[in-house]
Amino acid sequence: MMPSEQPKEIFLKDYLPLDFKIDSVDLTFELNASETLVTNRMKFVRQSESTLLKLDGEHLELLSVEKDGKELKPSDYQLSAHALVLNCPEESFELVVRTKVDPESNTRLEGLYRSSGNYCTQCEAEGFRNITYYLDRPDCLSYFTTKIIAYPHENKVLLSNGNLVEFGDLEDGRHFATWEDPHKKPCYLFALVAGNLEVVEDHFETKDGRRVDLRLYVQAKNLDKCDHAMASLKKSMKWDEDRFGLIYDLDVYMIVAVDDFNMGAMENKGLNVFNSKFVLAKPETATDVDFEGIESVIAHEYFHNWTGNRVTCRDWFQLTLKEGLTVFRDQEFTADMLSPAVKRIEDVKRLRSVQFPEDAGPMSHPIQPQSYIEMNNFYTMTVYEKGAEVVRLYQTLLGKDGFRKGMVLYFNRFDGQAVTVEDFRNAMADANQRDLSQMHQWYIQSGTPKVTISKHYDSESKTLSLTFDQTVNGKHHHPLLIPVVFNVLSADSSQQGKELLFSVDEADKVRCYPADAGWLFEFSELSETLVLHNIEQDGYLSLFRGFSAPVLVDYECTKDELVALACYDSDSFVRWESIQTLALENLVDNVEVAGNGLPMHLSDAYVKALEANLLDESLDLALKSLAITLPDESYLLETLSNKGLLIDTDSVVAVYDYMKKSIAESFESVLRALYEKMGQPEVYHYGKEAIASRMLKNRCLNYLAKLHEQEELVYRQFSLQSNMTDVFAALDAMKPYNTNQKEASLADFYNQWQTDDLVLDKWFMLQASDQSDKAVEQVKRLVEHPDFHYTNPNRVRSVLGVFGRLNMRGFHHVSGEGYEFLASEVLKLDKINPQVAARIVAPFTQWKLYDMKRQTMMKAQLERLMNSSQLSKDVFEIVSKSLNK
Ligand code: B3K
Ligand code: ZN
Repeated sequence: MMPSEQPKEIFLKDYLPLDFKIDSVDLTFELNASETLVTNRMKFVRQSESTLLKLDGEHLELLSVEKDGKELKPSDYQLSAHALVLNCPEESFELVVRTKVDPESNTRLEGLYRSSGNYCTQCEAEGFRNITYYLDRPDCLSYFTTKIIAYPHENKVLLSNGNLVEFGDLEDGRHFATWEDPHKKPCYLFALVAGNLEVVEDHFETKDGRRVDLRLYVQAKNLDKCDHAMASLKKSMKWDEDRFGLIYDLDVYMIVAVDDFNMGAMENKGLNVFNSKFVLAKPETATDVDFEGIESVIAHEYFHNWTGNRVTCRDWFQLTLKEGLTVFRDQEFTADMLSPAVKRIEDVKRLRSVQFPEDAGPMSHPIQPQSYIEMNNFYTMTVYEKGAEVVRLYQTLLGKDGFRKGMVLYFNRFDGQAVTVEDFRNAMADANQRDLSQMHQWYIQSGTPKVTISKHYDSESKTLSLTFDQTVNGKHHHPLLIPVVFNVLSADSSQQGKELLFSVDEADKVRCYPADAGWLFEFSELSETLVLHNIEQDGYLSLFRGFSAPVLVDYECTKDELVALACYDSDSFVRWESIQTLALENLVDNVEVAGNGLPMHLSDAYVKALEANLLDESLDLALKSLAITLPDESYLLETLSNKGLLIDTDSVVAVYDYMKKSIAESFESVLRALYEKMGQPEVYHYGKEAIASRMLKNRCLNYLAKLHEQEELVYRQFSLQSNMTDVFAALDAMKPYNTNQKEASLADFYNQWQTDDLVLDKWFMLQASDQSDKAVEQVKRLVEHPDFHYTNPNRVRSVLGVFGRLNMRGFHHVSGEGYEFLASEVLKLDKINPQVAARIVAPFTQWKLYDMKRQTMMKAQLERLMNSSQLSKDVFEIVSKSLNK
């Protein structure tokens, strides 16, 4: 059944400008755990003929409304569960609205709530309406002043956006602080934090010589875990100045770490609120992946200060304007800090494993969605990661300098405004005097485009003709502008990897020209043929170098061609891609034979490529590690489904077991030698080489762990306790074991870390992803554990999120128990935190990928959810779309 009232769908086409603007807003908070009083003084100016003012508000108790100093009677306004509506014929007027909210019982973690006894807020997308009545939309920009009043013994720290302008004590024993934000902003960027937090301080000198105070607020017990976050912030500030000329614009930048947070972090102006997972780290407690995550999320939120805050979105349909662009910026930052090649491959892996399936499923939407029921459901991989790929297309087409020129014009034109994706595109186009109107299609087309390529070599004329065709979901649509970066390599074994010379016709030079990583072909029609002239042989095609566009590629090439590219291509992406394709072909073959009960095999071509990459001494260690890693399970599922095959998860699990074990057996001595060579560094160091070496070492360990005679190695690495990266890798490698020593290791780990929530999440995660025959029983035990709390999103994601996404054997158990369990958990969670529940339900959206037996059971659980009473609109939207209702 539906939520208590029919949820409303909001459409982009219905956008209307504001009838009223709010010039300034003056907020006073009198903090109290269950009864916080909010006084909101707003100065309005009417901007249209319409006199009806509709202020958004939810979960509020209205105490009073005053207009121009006069208290209004209930008959002067209309009040509903979502709005306060008043007639305002005046040109300009002041409203004072008083409301009461209950932070303590706010488990939705939206608006004002408490986490570990501290007050904090989350307003994006529409959380501000849970604090007070307001025009809660991103194009309503105003100047904010915030006064916070509270008892000092429990709220030593009182923070809000901007600069601290006044503070002091009140006669009643409370104290106060007043903050003034000199920049106009939409209310989704509002923040308030109060509590007994400790601060770590540092500063940054901007390139125009100003001092910015940097402050990190954490709980006292976490003071020793802040160095990396602070260093990341300083690196981000410097990078944005160097790369884009963007300088920070306030005197203070504050970050607060909270334990209960619905997502990663939030870019509130001058006062970021972070999930503590993306702030706190020290080598004993955090893995390399955690350290990298912190560096990139700190950068991401910092970069939002310009892309998002100074120039914001006109409406939520423009979300990718700030998110796609800011993800692109953080990707470029990480590439510069660590390794561009490794970062690119990791991003492509994520895009394919998570975004491609999303775009092929029932929640598929363009990067600019056309409608939504619950906006929070549209903070998706599509809007973020595909959005970032689309921004990258501009840079690929215009070059780094051209892209930067476009950014400069974008800020010159739109600083302080709320704009659209078209405004961004026009800035890019105008700054480079180029017509980019065709790029519009990337914003409105959902689904992953497929490019089919064929080639023909004519030895008489020495021409190589390449034919390109583009479709989405098997159909021709309006053509997308797809940059194809490519090269042609020699097919002679004596000239491995050599790039062949060729030329293009004069007329073709506008659509095909030399670029950084080879040639760039601007593929802009549904079907096109490109002829390369004066080319000596029918070479090997190195296509979509650097993953130059977010597409699926269909190009029939021989195993020899793939092996050669996997061993010699100078483009690290294509080299990795080719070995992945060999692995994928091998996996697909095995899934087919496993389903028929026939013996599996490790293909000769894949073995050859693996061997060459394992033995190549000149290959970067992280790239070597990526080369020998099998494609993610979800990418295999995606591939099987594109071939029209329904998935029997038991075969998939069996195939991965077989492949890992066979690789370990075939390369045991090489893997062991590499493992030893990577050594055990004495002191943990965060840096490109050190990370790469741990990554390769632990990849080798993971394979070796499959061999009984190497088990000791795993236990030894665990017992060394050198750093969390290695400890976690050892525990992860032990997962398939059924030994007392594994149980003892997990118990030791728990005892050592039971008071550290972030480490404890890892302990939960390891067990929730353990694909044993008892996987469902195990996860049921985990939610009963005294340290499991439904109110803490990190814990919920560590158990329920991991189980649904990563435990194929448990979630897809043929008894259906896994489905039944997760659906029941979603129902429980939906009452507590709908945003998190809507994320946990996501694995069910993929039901059509699986075999009929599983499809039927998954669908039955979706129906069960749909029929349950009082579903939140968050979960309702996902479930109803999955059932196509
Ligand atoms: N802008 C926030 C995300 C808000 C999510 C609201 N459900 C974090 C980020 O993308 O930087
Ligand atoms: Zn963001």
